[in-house]
Amino acid sequence: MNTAYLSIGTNMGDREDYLTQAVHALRTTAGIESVETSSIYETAPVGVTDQADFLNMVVRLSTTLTPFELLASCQWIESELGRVRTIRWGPRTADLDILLYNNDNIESETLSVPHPRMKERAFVLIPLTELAPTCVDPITGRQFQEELAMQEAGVVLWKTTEGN
Ligand code: X6L
Ligand code: MG
Ligand code: MG
Repeated sequence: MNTAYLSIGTNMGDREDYLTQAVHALRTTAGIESVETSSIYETAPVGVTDQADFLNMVVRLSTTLTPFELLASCQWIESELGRVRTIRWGPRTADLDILLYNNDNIESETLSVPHPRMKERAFVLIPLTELAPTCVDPITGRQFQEELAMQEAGVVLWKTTEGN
């Protein structure tokens, strides 16, 4: 069995209902079980700032699906929830992103895991660290909690001196 973390975001219509529907859809997907949820956070839009505030959450799930099967399931759920891709980074009914899949590092055309920009996004890190306080970035070996603390302090790791 594999463990994955997903980020879910929405800023259109009945946002709470979209989150509820997305979690329900995950729970009823074959090959996905024990979906655990963070709290729901209201977050200022990032990227395109001239749009409605988001609701964001993170879920942890156990799955027999491969990362690419999980991606296909996420995209299926997004389309079931009426997602229409028009403006890049624009308003959406439901966005399901794979953050982590075990400690795997996947770099492909269609999927990057860990999610390449998750550490820059408080709307991901805050619900993630609530759900998994000791969760570690498989690339850097640092806890996401530390990444968040550095971000909030305006302090960014510039260079390690490991091995010096
Ligand atoms: C410069 C250029 C700085 C681009 C930031 C950041 C782009 C985040 C896209 C960026 C940049 C994103 C959500 C969101 C989006 C969400 C909140 C994205 C993709 N999704 N804002 N913006 N929650 N609060 O789920 O994350 S668009
Ligand atoms: Mg996203
Ligand atoms: Mg997405």
